[in-house]
Amino acid sequence: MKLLVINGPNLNMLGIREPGIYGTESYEALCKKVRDYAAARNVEVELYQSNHEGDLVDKIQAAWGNTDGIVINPGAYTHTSVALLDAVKAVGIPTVEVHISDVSKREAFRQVSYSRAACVATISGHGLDGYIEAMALLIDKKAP
Ligand code: CA2
Repeated sequence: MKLLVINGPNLNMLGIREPGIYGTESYEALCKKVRDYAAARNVEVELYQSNHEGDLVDKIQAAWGNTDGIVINPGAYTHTSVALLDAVKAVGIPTVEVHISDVSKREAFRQVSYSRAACVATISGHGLDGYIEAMALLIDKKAP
């Protein structure tokens, strides 16, 4: 089984500021957590981060036919991007949306998610553990 974990804009800056919202762990620490969990569950994982909407669309499209599940934190594009919504719909790969913070308790504009409609689940407010929960969900769904 192969999973793709995608992070959108500014998530490469994790741990640098706003620790009260996003915690103190870095993007590299998140990558290690994801890789360690994938190894423990014996699945292949690829991590990808970009600050550019079109690059994120390209990565989702490139997953078509070779990836069993996507975990995506679209960052601020969550709240604006029909292009990401359409890309996830287009590839038809089971996708879980993750947010480190609890977006439902933040500004009104963060409570809107375009991506959610294309995702099998949304995990929000569980910190970095949300990524692991999302991977577990996809792996366990895939299991016979
Ligand atoms: O809670 C989440 O995971 C978000 O997707 C994170 C995005 C934000 O735009 C979404 O509304 C919710 C922000 C990514 C990281 O932004 C940073 C801000 C300051 C310092 C470091 C990262």
